[in-house]
Amino acid sequence: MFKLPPLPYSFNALEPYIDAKTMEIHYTKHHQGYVNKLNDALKDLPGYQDMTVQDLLCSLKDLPESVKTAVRNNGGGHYNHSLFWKWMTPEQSTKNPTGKSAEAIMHAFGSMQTFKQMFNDAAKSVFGSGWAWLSIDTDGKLLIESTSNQDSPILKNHKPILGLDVWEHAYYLHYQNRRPEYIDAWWHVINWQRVEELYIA
Ligand code: MN3
Repeated sequence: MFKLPPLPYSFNALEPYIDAKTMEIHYTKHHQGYVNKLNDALKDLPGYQDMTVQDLLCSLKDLPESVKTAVRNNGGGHYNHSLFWKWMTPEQSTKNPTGKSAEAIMHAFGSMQTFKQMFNDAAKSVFGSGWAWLSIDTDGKLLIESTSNQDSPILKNHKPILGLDVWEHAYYLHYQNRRPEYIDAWWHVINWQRVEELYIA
């Protein structure tokens, strides 16, 4: 059965950018909720319980019709949040783009500033609930994209190397309706070492 992965830092570690209460509820209620509902959806299908959540999402079209939507939403939620916690860090040493991923970003978008602007535009313009992503497409090129709900870039065979949750539950307690402020704050806690690891993997 699927389990909540450990959070790599304490709930208050990302303050003042992400507040402790938001982190606690986001992790213990929202992410746990996706895990619970995914397990519940698969409880009568033992053949699927040993698959990774990534494999489940990549084989969505082959799943029984009765669980497709639940796996897409809750499996997607579990997958996306498992990545998301590791894209943030309180460590200062990982706070700047580094290595091959930084070079690739410069090459694809011209400058870090342009990349940041484009990513922020994608994050701000998600209508309703969703995510903004920096992904590697099937040709190995970097692209910025957004998805609705808990859809992951892996549904399109893209590999996400950075992602931002812009569901209201990710920021509303502290930022209320000010999504752009939350997006700006998040840039202070990005774990660029993790981005680099995923890029070169
Ligand atoms: Mn979330």
